[in-house]
Amino acid sequence: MTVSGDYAYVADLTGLLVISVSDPAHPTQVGGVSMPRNAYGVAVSGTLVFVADDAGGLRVVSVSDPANPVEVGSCGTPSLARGVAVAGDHVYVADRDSGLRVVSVQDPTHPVEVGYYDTPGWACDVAADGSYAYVADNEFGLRIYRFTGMWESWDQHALVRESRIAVHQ
Ligand SMILES: [Ca+2]
Repeated sequence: MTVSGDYAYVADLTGLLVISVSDPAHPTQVGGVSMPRNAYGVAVSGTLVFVADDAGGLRVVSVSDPANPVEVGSCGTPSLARGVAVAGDHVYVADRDSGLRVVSVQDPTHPVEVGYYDTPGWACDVAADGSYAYVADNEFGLRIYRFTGMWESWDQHALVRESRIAVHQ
């Protein structure tokens, strides 16, 4: 779940719910859109909402009309998308067994994976700040990665470096 402006965006397994919180005492659902699989995580940037949809991968939803959210693009992931975060044109997906996936949403209608790092455990959730991604990696704790950009050959996967690791003992 995430909040932006007057709206809360909730991933409730069946899909994405748009809830007006302009009156915090009376939250009201104003819109929603079902997702193909199980909506686990959600992130928002402007009028775009990104949904981690389990075996459905990453889904991109336009909420320019909050009453009528519309899926405008999607991108498959190798495992199960469980968490999502956005920073600029990059969306970070916590994709369980397959780790951290980096997806460019420069064209939101054609999201494309531009990098990944297979974490040692199961990536369950992710937060992002600029080029840094903070991954909750199950029993391997919090792991911090830095997206270092694309390789020269654009069709190859970009480098994602593990810059700092914090693991509980
Ligand atoms: Ca892994």
